[in-house]
Amino acid sequence: MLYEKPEALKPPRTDVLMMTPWFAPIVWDGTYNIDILNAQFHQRGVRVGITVFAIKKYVVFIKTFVETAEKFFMVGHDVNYYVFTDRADEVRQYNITLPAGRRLVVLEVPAYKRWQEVSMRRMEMIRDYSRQRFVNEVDYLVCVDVDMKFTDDVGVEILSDLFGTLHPGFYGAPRSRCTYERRSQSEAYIPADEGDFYYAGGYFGGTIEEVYKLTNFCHNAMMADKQKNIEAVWHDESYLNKYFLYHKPTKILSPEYLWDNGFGTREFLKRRRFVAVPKNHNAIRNRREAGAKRKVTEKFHRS
Ligand code: 5GW
Ligand code: MN
Repeated sequence: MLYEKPEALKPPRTDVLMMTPWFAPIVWDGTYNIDILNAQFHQRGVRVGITVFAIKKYVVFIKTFVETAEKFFMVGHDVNYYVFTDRADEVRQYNITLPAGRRLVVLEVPAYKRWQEVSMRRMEMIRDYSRQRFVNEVDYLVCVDVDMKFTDDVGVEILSDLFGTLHPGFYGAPRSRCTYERRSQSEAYIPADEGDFYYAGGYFGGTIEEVYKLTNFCHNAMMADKQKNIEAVWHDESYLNKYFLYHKPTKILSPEYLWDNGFGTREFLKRRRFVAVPKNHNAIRNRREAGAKRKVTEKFHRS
């Protein structure tokens, strides 16, 4: 294989942080050679699982999600889509035909009433299926939101033992502006003088073993908080941030991997690989639930 020699005195990017202080790469366009990585992962015959939840009305996002993933996600590698849903018939109706090596698996799960719980219970379900099923079928898991579409390549450059993603609303934020859980009674509590990055709840992954440990921690912390009648400010995302603070990710994805076009464009952002599909909040969420969440999006857009 022929490629340009890496140069010890010529960093490929100088406008962004490419490495954390614990030597985890931060993945940006221009910092890796996908041909080298593809050869390495092919040799190992890597199998990748991608989990999404399509509960209640969110089932409408599945078609675009899978169709765009077929164009851009792990092209040339074995992929299992794991779709957790309470509306299995509707998911099966899309009748997506996939090429050899790629499968769509529908997993029937209950629909929790509160949206906060729909979001938080993802941790428990991923944990349980990791132990029962994923461990036998795939090497890595990628756990993402479903209200998204792929618009550029997402390949094996993201894979590592344990990875998280910089939240597109907070990549440059100081600790004081990161929306960690600040109440010391909560299991998700992060003191004011701690925290590395603000990680997004909607994109994490790693080996089955590491994802099991992460989801098990987050679920147990949520249950402990529930006993104490407390729920962390940003739900599963708060517990995920707590986990990553004390179990540092071995790789971090830049906001190229999780963007919202509502944030506009940025000079450092060379590619937009996975972007939020705009939601009509009143149609997709029931009216009573819509208010609380909508405020958040507006807050992110102001920041
Ligand atoms: C419904 C109302 C409010 C918030 C979330 C939901 C909801 C989320 C739902 O009814 N069904 C569902 O499957 N979800 C899952 O949780 C989706 O996979 C969704 O991508 C994920 C996180 O919720 P989002 O995407 O609405 O959260 P934000 O912060 O990206 O807007
Ligand atoms: Mn989302």
